[in-house]
Amino acid sequence: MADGGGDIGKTQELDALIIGAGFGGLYQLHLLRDRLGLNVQVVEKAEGVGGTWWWNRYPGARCDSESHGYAYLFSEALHRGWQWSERYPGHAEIRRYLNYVADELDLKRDIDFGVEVVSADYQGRWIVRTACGRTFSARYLITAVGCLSTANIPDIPGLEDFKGEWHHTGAWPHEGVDFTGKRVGQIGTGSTGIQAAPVIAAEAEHLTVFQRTPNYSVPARNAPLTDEAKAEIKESFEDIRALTHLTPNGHPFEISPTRTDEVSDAERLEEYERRWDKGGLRFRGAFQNLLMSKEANDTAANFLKEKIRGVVKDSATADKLANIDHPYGAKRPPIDTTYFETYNRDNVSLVDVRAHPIQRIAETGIETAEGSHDLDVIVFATGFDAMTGPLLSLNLTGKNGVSLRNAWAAGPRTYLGLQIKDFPNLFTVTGPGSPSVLCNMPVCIEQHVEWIADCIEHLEATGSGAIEPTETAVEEWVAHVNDAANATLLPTVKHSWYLGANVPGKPRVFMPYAGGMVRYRNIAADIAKDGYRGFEIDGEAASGVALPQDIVAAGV
Ligand code: NA7
Repeated sequence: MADGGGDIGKTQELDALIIGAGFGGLYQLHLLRDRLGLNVQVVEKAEGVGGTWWWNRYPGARCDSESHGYAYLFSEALHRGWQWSERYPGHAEIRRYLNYVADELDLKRDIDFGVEVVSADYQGRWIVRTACGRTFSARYLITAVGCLSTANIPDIPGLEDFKGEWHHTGAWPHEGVDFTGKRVGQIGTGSTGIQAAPVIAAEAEHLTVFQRTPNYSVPARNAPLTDEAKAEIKESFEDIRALTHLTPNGHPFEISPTRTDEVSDAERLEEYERRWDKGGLRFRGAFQNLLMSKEANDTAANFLKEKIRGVVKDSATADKLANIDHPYGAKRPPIDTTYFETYNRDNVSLVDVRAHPIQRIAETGIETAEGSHDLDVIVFATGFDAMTGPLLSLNLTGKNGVSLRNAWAAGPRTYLGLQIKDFPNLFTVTGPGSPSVLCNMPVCIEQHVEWIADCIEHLEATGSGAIEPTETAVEEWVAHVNDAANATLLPTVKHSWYLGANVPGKPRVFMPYAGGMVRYRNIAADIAKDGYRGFEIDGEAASGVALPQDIVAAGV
């Protein structure tokens, strides 16, 4: 591991240390250094900027957000200086974009790459240690470590015996994997597996997909942006920014205000067809109540299941793929490029591991309850220890020696997803309890980073030492996060990574805030405006109830 060029054995004193150089860390550095004039350092485990996109280089890796909205929208100059090439950005283009931003804002001189944090202890200041033996002491610690950055490799017996090669999609070799002439087994049919399978199938001798939970998918309809579209995007900075601030999920498209029961069956089908043809996540904006009512959701679910049957020629395979028992959108809804069509290829087969679970991995391949599958390569598209995993891996210790792992033994507890009680001056960009993964990430990240910068500016201006939330505020926020989730169909899916269910032993708590980005932004702004209600600054609690009840009462 590189040491990032710093002094081993000497403690580096800082105003703020930021962990991570993805979308969050880069913008946070810009605001704290260039707006507030603080002495700031970023440490990043990877050897370059990119965050999750540094690691996720698997075949077909591409963002599901449309490119013109998957960008920083705080600066028109950055917007005008960059041109996306396709409707959805691929992983390499996103890294090029983040390098462009880092260079434009001259950020790299304050980022140490190849530096992995191994612990952070609060001792009046944050004392942060790294794997390469460096120590930082900072007044403020900001984690910008992403929500999906800790790979979940299932503990299947025998993996160490496997004679072929295996890779997790979230830690993909930079030189790529040559599938030519290989028999490939892919475990997982989430967003990642659905992107990867068609690309692997086109190269491999044979692809076997091991499916535990069948999944919906809508065609992405990715394509190069036309010159006309590029010109329009260039001129629409204010409109795009305004739209992403208006919609509950931060995407640059609106959710229809119409309910499924306000239109006739024929009109509803017509709308689904229109959205299917348009492609992408816009499908879930077809009707406003799709995630609120099972009956409403069934209309979309049935439409999508029929589409699967219409595409997949082998009826037994179509049955396995369409045998979906969760509501559409209640698990993260994937979008694809020829995913279901891939099962019409002669070199692709599907194994239902819910009916016949994987029992072990042998030297030669994967064994299920039904038989064995000889493989040269295994691809784990098995997701992440989402949201809490990246934070817990930092080994954070707060006041009085309390470890985050103990504090969160029963699940994450935060105020606004931004701060944790007993961990003063620690700020968690897109932490559990914030909208994060239910939204277009850069939009949530910008809001968090700006809120954090404003808060630190307030502390600096008032000569304050430390901020942390009160127990009451945390309790109220956790309750509100639960209420928001329970008003939707989201928590009805028990096998969902939103609930931590994909990682054995992880507490089952609905982690992201489902109340929508617009409501969240208003609540967070209102709390700050009210003198940081629900927080204690140097032991003094701002008065009043933590949550602005008028906003909360507006419904989810
Ligand atoms: P996901 O959405 O967590 O998908 C992981 C897939 O792997 C899913 O189909 C899982 O089935 C499957 N899985 C996980 N463990 C196993 C075991 N032990 N056996 C069989 N199958 C397993 O991760 P992705 O990387 O696809 O997507 C994550 C996010 O990245 C995505 O939502 C976007 O926001 C970007 P399960 O459904 O748990 O039965």
